[in-house]
Amino acid sequence: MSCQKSHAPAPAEAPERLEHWWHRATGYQIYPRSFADSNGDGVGDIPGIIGKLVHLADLGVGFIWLSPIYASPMVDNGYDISDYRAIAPEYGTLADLDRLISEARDLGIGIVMDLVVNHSSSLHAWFKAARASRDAPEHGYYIWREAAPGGGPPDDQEAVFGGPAWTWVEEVQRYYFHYFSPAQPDLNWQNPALRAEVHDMMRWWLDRGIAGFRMDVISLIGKDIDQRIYEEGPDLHPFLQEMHREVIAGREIVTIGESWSVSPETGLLYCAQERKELDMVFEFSHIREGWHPELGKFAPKPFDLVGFKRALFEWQELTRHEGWNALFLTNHDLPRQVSFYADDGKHRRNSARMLATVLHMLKGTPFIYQGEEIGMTNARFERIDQYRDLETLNHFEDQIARGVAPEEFIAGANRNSRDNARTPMQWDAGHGAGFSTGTPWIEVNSNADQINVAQDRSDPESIFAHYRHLVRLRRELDVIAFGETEPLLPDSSAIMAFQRRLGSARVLVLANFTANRQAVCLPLDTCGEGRCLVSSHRARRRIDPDLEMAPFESFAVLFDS
Ligand code: TEU
Ligand code: CA
Repeated sequence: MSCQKSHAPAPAEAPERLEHWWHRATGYQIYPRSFADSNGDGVGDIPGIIGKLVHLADLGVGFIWLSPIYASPMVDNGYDISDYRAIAPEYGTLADLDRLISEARDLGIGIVMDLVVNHSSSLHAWFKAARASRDAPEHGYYIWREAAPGGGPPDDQEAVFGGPAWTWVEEVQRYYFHYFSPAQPDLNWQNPALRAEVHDMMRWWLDRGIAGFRMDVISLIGKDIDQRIYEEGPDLHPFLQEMHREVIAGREIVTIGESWSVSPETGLLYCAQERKELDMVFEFSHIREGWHPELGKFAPKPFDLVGFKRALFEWQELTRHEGWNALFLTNHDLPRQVSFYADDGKHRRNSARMLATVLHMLKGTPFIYQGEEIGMTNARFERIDQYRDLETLNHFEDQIARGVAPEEFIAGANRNSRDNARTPMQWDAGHGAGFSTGTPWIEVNSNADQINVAQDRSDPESIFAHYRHLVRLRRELDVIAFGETEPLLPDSSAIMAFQRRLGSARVLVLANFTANRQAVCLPLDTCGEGRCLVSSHRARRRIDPDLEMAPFESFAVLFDS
C-alpha cells in the first residue's frame, strides 16, 4: 500500500545547482519490436507506441528512450542502422515518428532517440561505397587493415558477438574491423568528415523536436585498435567535447551515454557539468557484479547483495556534488529484474515493488524498462530455437563447440540472455498478450495470462500504482531529487538500507532482499517519528532501532525536523 503523499519540504539553503528538467524526470525505455503491434504482422511499431501513450502518461514518465527505429536489416534488431534518417518500414514512417513526437509532447513526454554511431550496418550507403573502392571518400569512414603478411586477418582480435573482429572485402583487398558482428562495421571516428556527418545527422533529429539521445556504446568511439584499447580510448573525451560544441550546446536536451567500462575513476570525465560532454552515463558495475568473473554472463552466479550495494553506493558518492547518475536495473540487454535480483514466483509483486523502491529512492534519473512496471519475468525458454538474439545464438554455437552441454547453456541463458527482456509486452490475457493479433516475432512469455497490464491495474496494490507513486515523489520532493545519499548497514547480505538528506529533510529507505523475515538493527540517529512516503506492507511511521521486516518488504519514511 502506498502511504499518504507528503508535500515538499522547503530547502534549507538556496540550491547552487543548475536545475534541468531531467533531474526530476523518470525515463521509460521502449524496445519497439516488442512493445505494441498495430497491424498484426507480429512486430511492434510506432503507431502501436502512439496507441499506448496514455499508459505512459498515467505512469508519469518525463521521457521515452526509444531503442532504434531506423532503417536496418535487423541483424541486431536495429542496432545496425542502414539509414540514420529513415524509419524501418516495419516500424512505420517518418510521419508516424513526427506524430509520436508531437503527441508525446502534448502529454509532457519527450522522445529520446538511440544514437548508434560506434558502427553502422554493413548495408549503409557509406559502407557500400566504402567496400566498393579504396578511393571512395566513404572508405575512410570505416577501419581497414591489410591482410597479415602470410594472408589471413591482420591479427587475432575477436568480436563481442563471436568470431574474428575482421572481415575480408574482396573488392578492396582489405579487412574491415567490427567490434560486434560482421554486419556492424565500426565507424572511423578519426575521420573528421565522418564526425561532421554524425553531427549533422544529430542536429537534423534535434530540429525535429526530439528531447535528446541515448548514445549506444559511446565509450568505444575513441578506440585505438592497434593498441587494443577499445573502451575509453585516448580520443573519447575530445570527441565528446567536440560533439557538445557542435550539436548539444544551447539546447535543453538530455544526453545519456552507455559505457561498459566507466568506473568511479573515470565517471566524472563524462558527466561533470563544466566539462561539457554528457549529462549522465549508464554504468554497469552493479550489473557486472552479477556475472561470473571468468565465465561471463552465461555462467550463472548467485546474486551478492553486498557487492551490488557497494557498486551502487560508490556512484552515489561520486555524484554527491558533481555529475549525475542514470539509475537502472534492467534494459533490453539484461534479464528481468524480479527474476535476477529477487523472486519471480510467490513473492513477485513485493519483489517488484521492493526493487522499484530501492532504485527510485536513489539520486539520479531512474529508467523503467517496458514491462518492469507490471513485474514481467524472464522468458524461461527450453530450447535454443526459441531464442532470437544473435549474441545468445552465437555464444550457444561457440560453447557447444567447446563441450558445454546444451541444457547447461540454456540454464545460463534463462538467467541472463538478452531475450529475457525482449519477449512481447504483456498488455492483457488475450491472444498474443494483447501485443499482436498475429504471430509475435518472439514467443510471448507463458505467464502472460496471469501477468499483464490489465490484471495488474485491476489490483489496488498494483506494481504499476507503486511505480506511479515513486515517479511522482521524485517530482515533488527535493530531498529525493537532490539529497545526498548515505549508505547504512553496508555489510548486510539481506537488507539494503540508506538515507537521503537535504537541508532539514531526511528520508530513510529500507528493503529486504530475501524471502525470510529479517530482524534489522538501525543506528539510533536514524530512528524517530516520520511520515511514510511509500511502503509495500503496512505504513511505517515510527521507526525504532530494532525492527522486523517481512519477506521482500520495502519502505521509505520522511523525517523533517
Ligand atoms: O550494447 C553494448 C554492449 O556492449 C552489449 O553488446 C553488451 O556487451 C551485451 O549486451 C552484454 O550482453 C549496446 C546495445 O545496448 C546492444 O543492444 C547492441 O547489441 C550493442 O550495443 C551493439 O550496438
Ligand atoms: Ca507491426
